[in-house]
Amino acid sequence: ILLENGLRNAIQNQELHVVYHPKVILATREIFGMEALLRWKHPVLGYISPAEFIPIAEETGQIIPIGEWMLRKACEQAKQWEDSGFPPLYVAVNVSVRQFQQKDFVEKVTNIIHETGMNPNYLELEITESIIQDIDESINVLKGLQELGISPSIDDFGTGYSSLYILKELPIDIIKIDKSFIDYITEKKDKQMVKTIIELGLSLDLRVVAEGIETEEQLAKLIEYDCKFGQGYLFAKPLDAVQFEQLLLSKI
Ligand code: G
Ligand code: G
Ligand code: MN
Ligand code: NA
Repeated sequence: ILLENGLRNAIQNQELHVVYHPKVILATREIFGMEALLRWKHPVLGYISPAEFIPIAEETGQIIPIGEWMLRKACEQAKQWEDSGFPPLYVAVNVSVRQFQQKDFVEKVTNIIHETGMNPNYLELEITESIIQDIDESINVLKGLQELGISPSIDDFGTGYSSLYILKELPIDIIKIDKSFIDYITEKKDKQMVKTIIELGLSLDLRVVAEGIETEEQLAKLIEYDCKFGQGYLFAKPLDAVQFEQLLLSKI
């Protein structure tokens, strides 16, 4: 209840902000984009993890205004970076079930793109496998996003109950291999699964992104298996906009 009430005012009270987790080309470690992540600093409780407050916001419906705020922020920031002369960066934003199921979701996304002026060809929307309840409706929404130029991405790929079915049915452009597979990539079973997911993704012309890369050993394996893209603490932690800019500038 405390968090629920707190969330109600979090936007107005400017307690929410966005951090950016760099995504890199694995072979060169060049930054090509980032995942925007929500952060909430409660005035009394301090930082509360989205893992904790997003489920609450989902239940109460507060995720709708929060998710819109988040998407607008990320698009505004992307536009600002583009205007200041940075090379184009891919921006990924997480979309929750409740947002995705709104009747006017595509329309809302369209409006945000127009209002912010962000190039939709550089926008990725990450959804999880659990988002899919009505498959036909989901296909329509994803097609609508693709028609705008947006790339839909399956987050935490491989952790749902019907990963292959989803891959077969849904129009998506990207899969993100869940961190839990990368954690154990040196073990026999996980190694085979990661190799197979990468091959499958590539054979379907999808971009394959590995999540949660923390060690050089994991990186070497992923490169060996032909995975092109990734993110993880090995390269950087999530950064605020200023830090992210500094990181970009330090590499030019
Ligand atoms: O950033 P962190 O590791 O604390 O994220 C925890 C979880 O919260 C992750 O599953 C992440 O996808 C999710 N998350 C972070 N930001 C957002 C957001 O803006 N919207 C949604 N729906 N989920 C988010
Ligand atoms: O569920 P989702 O994949 O959106 O979760 C994203 C979260 O995973 C982000 O909060 C991000 O900080 C976290 N994450 C990404 N890479 C790593 C990593 O290498 N190690 C750890 N511990 N967390 C990571
Ligand atoms: Mn994500
Ligand atoms: Na993810």
